Amino acid sequence: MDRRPVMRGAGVVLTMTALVAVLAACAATPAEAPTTTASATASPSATASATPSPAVTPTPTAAADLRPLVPSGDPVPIAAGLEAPWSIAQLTDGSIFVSERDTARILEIVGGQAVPVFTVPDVVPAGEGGLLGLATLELDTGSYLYAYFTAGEGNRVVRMPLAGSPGAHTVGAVETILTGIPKASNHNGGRIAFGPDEMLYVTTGDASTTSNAQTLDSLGGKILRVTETGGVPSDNPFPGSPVYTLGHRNPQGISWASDGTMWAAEFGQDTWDELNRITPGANYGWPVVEGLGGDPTFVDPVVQWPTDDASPSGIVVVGSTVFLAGLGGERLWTASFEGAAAEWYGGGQLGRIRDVVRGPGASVYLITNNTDGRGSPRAGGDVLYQVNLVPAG
Ligand SMILES: [Ca+2]
Repeated sequence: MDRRPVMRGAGVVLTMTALVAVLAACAATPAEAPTTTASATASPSATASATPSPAVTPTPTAAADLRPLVPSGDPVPIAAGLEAPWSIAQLTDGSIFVSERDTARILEIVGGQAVPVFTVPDVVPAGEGGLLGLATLELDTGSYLYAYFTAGEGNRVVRMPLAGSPGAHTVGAVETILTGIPKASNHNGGRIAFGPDEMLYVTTGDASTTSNAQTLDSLGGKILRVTETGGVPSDNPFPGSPVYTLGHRNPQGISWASDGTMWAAEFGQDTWDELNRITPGANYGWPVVEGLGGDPTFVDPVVQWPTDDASPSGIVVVGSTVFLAGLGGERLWTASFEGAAAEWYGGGQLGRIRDVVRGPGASVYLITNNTDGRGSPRAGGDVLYQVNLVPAG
């Protein structure tokens, strides 16, 4: 099939040459110094399952592109008035879409306004469930918006043809591509993204039944990997199964480094949130282990945080820096691949942060989440911000 490059994560295709040029033009000193934290770190332990790796083609990257990045200055508001926004998705032309969990609306950000594009049918919002993750796929034959949402019988993934032009997009008939993901009031997972292998990755929660996470027959507590139409790829680690990794409690953040390495974040129970390096077929321990366990059966996180400090939802890798949206922690985190972490915009500056994605140039977009029922709503509702990045140091 002829296709244009698949959107990845934030979806903004930015050449490394361009990134270097932007970085070189930026001030070298961030306007706000990070608070360095004593996050526990560990090297990942051996993968439990000796399974073949799907073919992910690494992208050669110049060493200069992997300098650590940090936020610079205050976040710049792009659009306000969002109601429990959950996910940001983009097209290569710069169009930005945001999902709203409880209204089930998909909004397009146009000239600083959030314009309703579509209300997804069959969404049954309850607790942490509702309209959750969005992703885009751009093919020569047309573009699609993908969505993960909570329906009556469980969580599902759908896709919708996307037509129109920037600022005036329209959505066609909804096609369900994946069902059977257990739902509950809490722990619905919900992040979706296309990987560098052009497969769709789906994070699912344990749906408050912890044993789901260790049961291959359940799609709960997993990271799933399916084709763009919901089929099971022939090179998945468990033949015939969409399960890519298991032993997750409530993962809501996935992103890939330029070398193809996949990263994922998940919410801990009461003790440790996690940032994990993802390898196919591996078991990340929940509910046997939360955080660093030292049990060779499971893969330990690269970073763990007390749940009050992080509660990470969306994540994005830019260069060699992982950015994590902190809900309960009410701050943005940065982490290196080696596990060094730092926090930004704490002290209630932004409140809860739900998602972070790649933005234009050297920047990321993030959305706040103070209207999701667990925060303190602020005048003007939740906000889409842009955060500029500069090299650390
Ligand atoms: Ca774990």
